[in-house]
Amino acid sequence: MSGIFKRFFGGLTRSRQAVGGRIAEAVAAHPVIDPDLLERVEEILITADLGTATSLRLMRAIDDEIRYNKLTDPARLWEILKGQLLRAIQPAANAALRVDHKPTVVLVIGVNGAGKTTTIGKLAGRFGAQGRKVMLAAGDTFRAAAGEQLTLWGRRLGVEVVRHQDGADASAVAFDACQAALARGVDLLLVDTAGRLHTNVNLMAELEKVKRTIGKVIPGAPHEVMLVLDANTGQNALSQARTFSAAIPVTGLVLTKMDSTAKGGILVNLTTELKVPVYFIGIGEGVDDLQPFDPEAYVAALFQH
Ligand SMILES: Nc1nc2c(ncn2[C@@H]2O[C@H](COP(=O)(O)OP(=O)(O)OP(=O)(O)O)[C@@H](O)[C@H]2O)c(=O)[nH]1
Ligand SMILES: [Mg+2]
Repeated sequence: MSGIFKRFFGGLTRSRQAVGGRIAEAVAAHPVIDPDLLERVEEILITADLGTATSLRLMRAIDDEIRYNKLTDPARLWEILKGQLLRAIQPAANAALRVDHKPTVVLVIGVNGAGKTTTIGKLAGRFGAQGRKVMLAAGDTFRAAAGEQLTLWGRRLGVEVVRHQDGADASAVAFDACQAALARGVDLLLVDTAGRLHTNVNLMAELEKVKRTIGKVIPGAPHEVMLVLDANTGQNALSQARTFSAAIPVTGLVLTKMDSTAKGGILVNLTTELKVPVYFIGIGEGVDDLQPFDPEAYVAALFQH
């Protein structure tokens, strides 16, 4: 496995929870493919949070191979599973975050603790290193320490942060940040938001208002609404994604904490259900611990054994 993926899925590959490891055990116990092995594989896929539709799709592909190509050798299951999974996620994976407006405005949303602010810091580092002029907007005015956290990232990276006092109107922050970004010739404006109470209509109303305000200052913006989800939360990430995307159309996902999750299969479930790409995965807390999503490396890591 390539260097950058050493930490990716670290928890998963080490653990006996690993999809690949569990399938390997099942395969080792069955010299030929029989109904018992198939049942076991299906159970492993479903409990790996891939989603029922994707799990059934993989099982159907195996059934077809048995029926039409007389598949009997369990060792061949790997190539079928990998090939089918790659095909299932490819449509949703074929996209990258593009910075092709001036400024490109990215609204970053997600529940508290998902990793929004950290991801914004990492993105600022990444695009700054590519020579882009980046600006941050401290739109999380709800949590006292949030503005401070973003300011620290800004200082560390030499990036300007637009911030109001705690408790201020998030839309007013967004408004000022958009004007400042236009005035200063910024390439990328990253707007942080509050994450508290994802079930509360107030937060969704606030996010919509922030989005509308951005569009008033910069027509067509925000160009991206990026939903940040903690991979460790498994099925809960899926329900968060449904709640957020019902209120505000999401254009891309970031799955954080992929370095420490046993639930990495949820990425498949999310991207196939929401039909939006995964732009990045978070693999640690440092500025460089953000990787563009690589479907092939992901599938290889998931089925590693
Ligand atoms: N291991 C690991 N930790 C991460 C990753 N991304 C974020 N974290 C940590 O997760 C915690 C929460 O991250 P924040 O960026 O503050 O989350 P947030 O979504 O901004 O949360 P609120 O501001 O409360 O809404 C912090 O301790 C981060 O360092 C990641 O990819 N891997
Ligand atoms: Mg935050």
